[in-house]
Amino acid sequence: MNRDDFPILARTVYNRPLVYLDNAATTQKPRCVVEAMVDEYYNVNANVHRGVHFLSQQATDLHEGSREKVRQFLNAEKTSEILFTRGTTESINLLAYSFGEAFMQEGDEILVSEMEHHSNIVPWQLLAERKGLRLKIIPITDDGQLDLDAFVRILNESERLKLICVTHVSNVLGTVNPVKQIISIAHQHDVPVLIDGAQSTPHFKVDMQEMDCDFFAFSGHKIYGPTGVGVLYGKERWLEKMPPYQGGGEMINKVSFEHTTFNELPYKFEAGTPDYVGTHALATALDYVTAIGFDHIQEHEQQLTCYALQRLREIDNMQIYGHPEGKNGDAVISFNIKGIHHLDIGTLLDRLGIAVRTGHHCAEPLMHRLGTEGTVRASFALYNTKEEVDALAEGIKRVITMF
Ligand code: 7TS
Repeated sequence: MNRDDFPILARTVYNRPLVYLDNAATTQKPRCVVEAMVDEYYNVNANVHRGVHFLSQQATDLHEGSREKVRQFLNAEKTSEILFTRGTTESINLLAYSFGEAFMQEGDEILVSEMEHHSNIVPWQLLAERKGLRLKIIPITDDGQLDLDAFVRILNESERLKLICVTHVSNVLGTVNPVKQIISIAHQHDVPVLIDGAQSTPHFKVDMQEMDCDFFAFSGHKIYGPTGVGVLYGKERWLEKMPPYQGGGEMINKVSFEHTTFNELPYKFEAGTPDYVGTHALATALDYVTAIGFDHIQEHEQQLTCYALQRLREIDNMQIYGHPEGKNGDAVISFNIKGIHHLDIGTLLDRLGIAVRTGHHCAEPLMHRLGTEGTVRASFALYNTKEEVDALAEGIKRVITMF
């Protein structure tokens, strides 16, 4: 890894070197990803799947080659199980609509956790309202872990549970959930599981066949890829029985005013012109992280996270959420300083060139559980350095002296 791969990291803000610690919101893009997009628009651009002409075939090969790369990245069994979407949010909305249509009846239940991002809560609430379903909640413990005893209790009590939707990694706490265990328990009760992989895919290797989840969603832009493209993985045996989410070109087999038949997987779920430039750029980003290697990425980010925790814990009145001793939290740290509003901390850090996120992080129910309106959040990527962690710690100390 070379920081020079990411031109934006060399820029200054307010005449200070940029310290970018908002990677859980979106990562910066390496040159190869941007160049893949520019190159495709300059040299290949044509609509996919439809043309007999050279450019269309070349664009189609890049697009479908990217699907194969995503399959390999996820170690999914088949490319027909890889649906391209706009991102995690659209992936979950697609699932909520289509799985809901196929498999849910009034009175059925959906289980989500207390640490979900709004995009793994609200689509289920909308579905619940549409179909008269009940949303059940897996609580978290005081140290920010999923309460697995409560999870098992809910499973034992619920007779009409149809789907479990859990994040792999919390975008607020950095908690890495024991998804394999959750999925295995759920399957003993014949309940399928969706894993929200938005915050796991950038940091460690995920494996669909090993994990055995039924559905998995992630966003390209959080893993060094472009905005506007993401993935929904689904086991073929579910996807085959699910109806299309949107109608239009590409997703049909035959159309007449009397009757329309649908295309095979995955195209049944991909109405309209896909973001074929984005999918190619996403595959380029996946190649980039794969070449660096997740062993290396994980080791580096774990070291940074441990070092950051150590530096932040030295600061007076520091309250760090989650990250109990002995648990490996991911590269996300949320905190507050007693007596100072999180927004003030973020605004003053920004003036020092340090980009952190403040607020509820689209996880208001979790904020409620933590007893706060918001937090400051620093989140790391493969290009962050110890010096940047030092800049954060020193920056916070400086902010405190201003109050
Ligand atoms: N799920 C999780 C766990 C997330 O962290 C996010 C985005 C999403 C879903 C939605 O992803 P999208 O790409 O469809 O928007 N999280 C954040 C964040 O923490 N700050 O900004 C976006």
